[in-house]
Amino acid sequence: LSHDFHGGISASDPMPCSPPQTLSTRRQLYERDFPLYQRPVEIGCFSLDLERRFFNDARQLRYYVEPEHHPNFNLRDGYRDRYVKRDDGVKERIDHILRWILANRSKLRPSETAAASSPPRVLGVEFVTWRGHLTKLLTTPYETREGWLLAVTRLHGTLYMSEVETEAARQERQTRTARHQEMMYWGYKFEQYTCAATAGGRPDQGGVVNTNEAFCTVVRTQLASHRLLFSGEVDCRDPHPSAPPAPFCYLELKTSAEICTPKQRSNFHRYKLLKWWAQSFLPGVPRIIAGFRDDDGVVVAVETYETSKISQLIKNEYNCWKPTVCMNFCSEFLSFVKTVVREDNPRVVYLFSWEPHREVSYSIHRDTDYCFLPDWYVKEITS
Ligand code: 0WD
Ligand code: CA
Repeated sequence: LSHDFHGGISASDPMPCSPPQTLSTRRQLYERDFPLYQRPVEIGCFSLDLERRFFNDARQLRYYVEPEHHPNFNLRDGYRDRYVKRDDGVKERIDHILRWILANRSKLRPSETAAASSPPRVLGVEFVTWRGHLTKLLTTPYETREGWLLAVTRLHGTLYMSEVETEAARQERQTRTARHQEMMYWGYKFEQYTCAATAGGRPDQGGVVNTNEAFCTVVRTQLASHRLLFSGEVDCRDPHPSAPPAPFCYLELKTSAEICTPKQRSNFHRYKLLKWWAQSFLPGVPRIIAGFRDDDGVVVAVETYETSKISQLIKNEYNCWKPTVCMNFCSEFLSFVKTVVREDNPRVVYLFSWEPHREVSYSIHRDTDYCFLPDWYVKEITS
């Protein structure tokens, strides 16, 4: 590392050295043994209904229905007349996770001994965030196009992390072509073709696709020395009664352009499988079902990828991504955050920012629009 950074400083040190100002994202720095990553444990789940209302239960969980050998899925069907799109201008930040925490506080209280030995942490975890934010961290050493902004606030010893949309991402979102907007629908339509509302039920191919609806798992795990609580949206589960318990019964659904050339195959391995692997590895989702579609949105093949075998699959690619680099970088980033974010104050945000070919840096913001812990949460968790 360019700076002497070992993550040994804690917020409670009486005379801490000044923390490092930046963190390198160079791959070579993270090529070492795979860090500890504890088997993720599902500690709860929640659902968002068709009006995006929160429920502390699994009512939105869907069940996988295996497609026929030659399915006839037209992903364009219903785009004009049976599509209710979530308003992506509404920033929910980590509010749903906070709602889940308040509804499940009793499960989260640290043991008396743990509370006595270290600064009192209300939750018994050090980080609270979305799985999607961690996915971005995992893929950072290999990302060459899109930067990110992560807001972090320390409250009662727990570090809350919530993404902030970059200016480039906002531009991209507001200037999408009609074609791109339609293609964003295709993934949700594939879910509708392959999921049922009940175990043993049939998909409702003629129904409305409403992207407000979601089922999210909440998992607890540990990366190196970091105790994490995160939530991720889950597409469906294995309907079989003998399927393993959550999160190992969950399935991730994806669509991707059909692969016709060696170049396309290589790009798929190098870029797309990295993102797919990182996203599903984090919560312990064991299988990814991919629908390959042509340019007209017709699914031409359906393949299953086992998350644990993806890194083997890509080993023949020249200079390809490595899971250990992803996990070690994420772990070092979390150590960096722990040393930097010292003030325990819901009105202070440490904004970590990264652009491709740069180092991670941060700035500090007091009483600004970056604040993301709502008053209802701070009040309730403090009482
Ligand atoms: O507003 C934001 N910037 C974010 C909102 C950033 C990250 C997440 N979220 C919300 C989403 O609305 C969703 O309810 O969090 C939930 C999902 O969290 P996650 O599981 O941590 O996110 P991620 O792993 O990035 O995405 C999982 C799925 C996606 O599946 P695919 O197969 O496309 O990766 O969640 C959906 C999507 O189906 N999803 C979203 N849906 C609507 N708006 C969004 C979004 N911004 N992000 C992910
Ligand atoms: Ca998906």
